Amino acid sequence: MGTDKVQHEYGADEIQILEGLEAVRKRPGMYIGSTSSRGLHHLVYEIVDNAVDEALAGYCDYINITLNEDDSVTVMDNGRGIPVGINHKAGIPAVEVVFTVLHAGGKFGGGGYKVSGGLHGVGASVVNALSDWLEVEIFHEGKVYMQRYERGKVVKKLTVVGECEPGKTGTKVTFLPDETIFEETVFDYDLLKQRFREMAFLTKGLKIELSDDRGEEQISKVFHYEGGIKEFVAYLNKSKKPLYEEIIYCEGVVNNVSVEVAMQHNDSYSENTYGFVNNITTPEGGTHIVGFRNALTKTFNDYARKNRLLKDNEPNLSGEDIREGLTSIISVKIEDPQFEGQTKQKLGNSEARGAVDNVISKQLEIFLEQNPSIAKITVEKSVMAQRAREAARKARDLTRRKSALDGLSLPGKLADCSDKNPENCEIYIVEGDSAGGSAKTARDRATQAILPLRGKILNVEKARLDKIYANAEIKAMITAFGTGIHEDFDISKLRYHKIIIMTDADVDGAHISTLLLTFLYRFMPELIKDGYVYLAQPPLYKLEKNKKTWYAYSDEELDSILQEVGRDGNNKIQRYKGLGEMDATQLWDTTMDPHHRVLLRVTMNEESTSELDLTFTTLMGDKVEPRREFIEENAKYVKNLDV
Ligand code: TSJ
Repeated sequence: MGTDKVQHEYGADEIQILEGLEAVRKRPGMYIGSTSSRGLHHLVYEIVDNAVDEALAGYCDYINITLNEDDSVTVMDNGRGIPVGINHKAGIPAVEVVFTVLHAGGKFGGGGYKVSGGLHGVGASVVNALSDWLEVEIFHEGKVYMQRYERGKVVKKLTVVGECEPGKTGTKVTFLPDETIFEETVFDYDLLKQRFREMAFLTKGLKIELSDDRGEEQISKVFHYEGGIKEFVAYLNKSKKPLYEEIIYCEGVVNNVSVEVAMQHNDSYSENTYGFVNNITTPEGGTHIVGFRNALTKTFNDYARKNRLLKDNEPNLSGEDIREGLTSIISVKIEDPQFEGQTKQKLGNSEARGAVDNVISKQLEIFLEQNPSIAKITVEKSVMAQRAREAARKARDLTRRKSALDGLSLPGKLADCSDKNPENCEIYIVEGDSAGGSAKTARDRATQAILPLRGKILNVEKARLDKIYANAEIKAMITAFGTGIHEDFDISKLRYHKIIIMTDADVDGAHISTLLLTFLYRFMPELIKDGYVYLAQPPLYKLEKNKKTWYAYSDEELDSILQEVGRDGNNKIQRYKGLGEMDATQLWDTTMDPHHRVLLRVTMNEESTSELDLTFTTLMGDKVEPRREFIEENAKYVKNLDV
């Protein structure tokens, strides 16, 4: 009998476990949303969330995440260590239950709120199932325990592998995502950095360290905020001018919902409200945000009336007016969060509304009574906002009536295209009249419209609505697009399915692109969300040699072309300082011809809302090489549109 093959008899429980993890490997998308870069990063968040739970329970104040040279990642905490004793129900060590049973996270221990098990909280077993290998080490009572898995299966049983200082406790998990499952297996340090900064803000006192050991030199960053979300608000307002020094802060627990809110007004005109439920961002809002807004509106109006800042014959301040220029963080912790909406990013629990309303109403009233000068500044700003809004509404009604009379007159500067099917049509927004002229000559008249804009574009972050609507360039864009704005916005009326921003490839051009993107983001975010907005990429250099011409879109590309053709006296290199230096044919060949041009599609990273993150996808004609560095450079300058 060949006994060496039968090393292990599977019990019924184990067969179930293996079937469970096999299901995860078969349909990873069902568990982590996708197998793209996004899904890859969720693996890290999942493991870190478990360590954050230990911090929320009060047993851990340090978490280290290290990106290793072999593309694996290590997450380590100084908590109690995952229990190593046998779990009697399963008959295996508790830690093995954590890594092999679906949805086992937090089954033991109990009590308190958990950040894991939230929106993406699928449990450490899912991470294990989707890893080529995973090792867990537990530090407990002077011993180091270790267990190893490969593609979800135990390959080394839990054993003591060494000793540690008697007082040391903690958990260390290292895993390598399975490259046969993920389309992308390289972790993005900057993306992780943003998320962990956010997590550290949301868990005051917790120290999170992120290290990247993959490059020549180690990079490392520590996030540690004793002030928690108060520091978060200060951070978000750091490039703006706060209207008062103090950050308003309210906290409390009502009906088992823990509420924490921090806010401060700045001198801008836009609202920045960020909601979190169990440390997960809720870009679609939900009951906690509704509770916050209700309480804010009511409390400010009550205070203003009581203190005669609003007279009897004056109307109430609207919520929108009070929130003008307000940066706020609303963080709730709740036992069984229900997420709703299309992308499951909207909190549905009704008890959260009452809890936030209750905490804010009580504490904000007291704050305003104790800080009358802050109350006065804020109410005065709201009254100004109210007046501007009224003026803007009148201006808008006027233009609405006007356009009804003369039948949607297009802006005079627009050179429209002849094709009337929006799907075929593109509009180039071009900086300057001279470049606009070249573009008009160069274009394909059937499908390409040109709208030249003059001079500096209005920064919509720094202007009130009435001024924005009065701005000629902004009016021209709104009418050309055809969609209307705000409550009139209707994407089905969009006249061009590509809106292409074309500016010089220099700092000024970058600034103008940023201002235009800011306008689109604030006034027509759907255009960006749905992928209608693009950046054109004019070349930086023209190289001529022996009657042949090359165009280079970055220094690196020029270098590589020079390497190919040889660096000698016959090279004639021209650096384009602006679009205006190109004649119509050159502009068409390099930047506008759909078969050869490079376009960057602008999209929003909806996961990191507190730091607006526009991302780019390259679309190009078949003759051009990908230029990754260039895209990344561009991605940086638009990262913080508010700055
Ligand atoms: F994801 C994970 F499960 F693999 C994981 C868990 C990863 C990391 C880096 C840390 C952890 C983790 C789990 N850190 N700390 C804990 N704590 C517990 O599991 C624990 C310990 C003791 C008790 C107890 O009641 O005595 C309860 C729990 C939940």
